[in-house]
Amino acid sequence: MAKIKGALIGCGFFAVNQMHGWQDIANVEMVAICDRDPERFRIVGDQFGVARRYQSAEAMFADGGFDFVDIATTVGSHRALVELAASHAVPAICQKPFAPTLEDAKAMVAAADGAGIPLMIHENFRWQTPILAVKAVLDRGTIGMPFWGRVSFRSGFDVFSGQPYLAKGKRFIIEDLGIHSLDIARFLFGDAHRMTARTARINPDIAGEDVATMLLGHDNGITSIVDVSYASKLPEEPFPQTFVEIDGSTGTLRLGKDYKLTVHGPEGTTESLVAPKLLPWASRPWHNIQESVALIQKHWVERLAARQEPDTSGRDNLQTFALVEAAYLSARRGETVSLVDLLG
Ligand code: NAD
Ligand code: 89Y
Repeated sequence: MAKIKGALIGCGFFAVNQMHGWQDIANVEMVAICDRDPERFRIVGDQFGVARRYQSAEAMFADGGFDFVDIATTVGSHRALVELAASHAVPAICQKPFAPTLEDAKAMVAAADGAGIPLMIHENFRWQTPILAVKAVLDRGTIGMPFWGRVSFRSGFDVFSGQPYLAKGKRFIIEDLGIHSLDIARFLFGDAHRMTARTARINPDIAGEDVATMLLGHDNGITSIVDVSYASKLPEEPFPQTFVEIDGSTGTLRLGKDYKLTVHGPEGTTESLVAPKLLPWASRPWHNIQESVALIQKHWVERLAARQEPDTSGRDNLQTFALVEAAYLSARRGETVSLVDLLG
């Protein structure tokens, strides 16, 4: 069977995980890579045996010969690169955060729709094994109808050495990490229409906020709290684990440290470990994220082959990105923000 051919744009810190993920999918072959920094495409090209290397995305698209493009650059280039893919009618995956603004993100969805191409945002945290396990418990109905939830990510891990740009942006934790937590909240509790947020900057050496507490009103009546911090100095560093608490009409669920899941329902209490696999190319503590990269990319290939929209399509991710925008707006104004006003 002919392989699906892919191309990668952006050969930086995180793209290496994506290349490993592609290498593990038998019917995918990455045939071209691009980075404006030739040293970056040399390193990735040599590591993964990709001969076609480009410094310009325009030149790579002009040569063509691939069925999809995987955009792993930072946010400032996302809109131009998705529009470039659309102009060549090439299906595209784009890393989070979707875009610098909601207006850009909407334009990207419109460009993809206009070109008739699928667009998936690489929103991988909902693909983490522990989060999938939480969703499975909800779907089984063990705790009944959820009415309250908390998605919590609190850490003091140094993310700045690997991703120095994170220290420089005016926006930090909500746009970079909270975006994943907000997407998890949507995945578990459904879309939300109201947001109230408070932010703080504790680390004096960075430009943006490193703490955020967000209160969400979901369309189905569930209330959730999404709290994120990179300023929390804990006795044991949990990075990059997300903790989840859910109270339902007939029970409760707690996803705690070291992937311990406790479910309490009418039949009693069960405890299980829902730890991610340590893939051969992965390294602790990143393996939870790394496994989710492999899983979301497998999902992309399956949906591409079936000509079906991926779960975290551009259209879907507008809802997550609107929560990010709403959180910044709410924190700035000191008031609750309606998503309806943002999404129209
Ligand atoms: P990085 O700066 O290490 O790498 C980005 C690369 O893209 C650089 O090598 C840069 O030269 C290249 N680049 C930028 N614009 C380009 C353009 N127009 N054409 C060609 N090359 C271009 O960044 P990173 O840390 O790898 O992050 C990349 C993206 O991945 C970010 O959006 C980040 O938020 C995201 N990320 C996602 C996860 C996740 O779990 N989903 C984790 C970490 C980072
Ligand atoms: O960039 C971030 C992400 O998406 O996951 C973790 C991270 O690398 C640092 O916050």
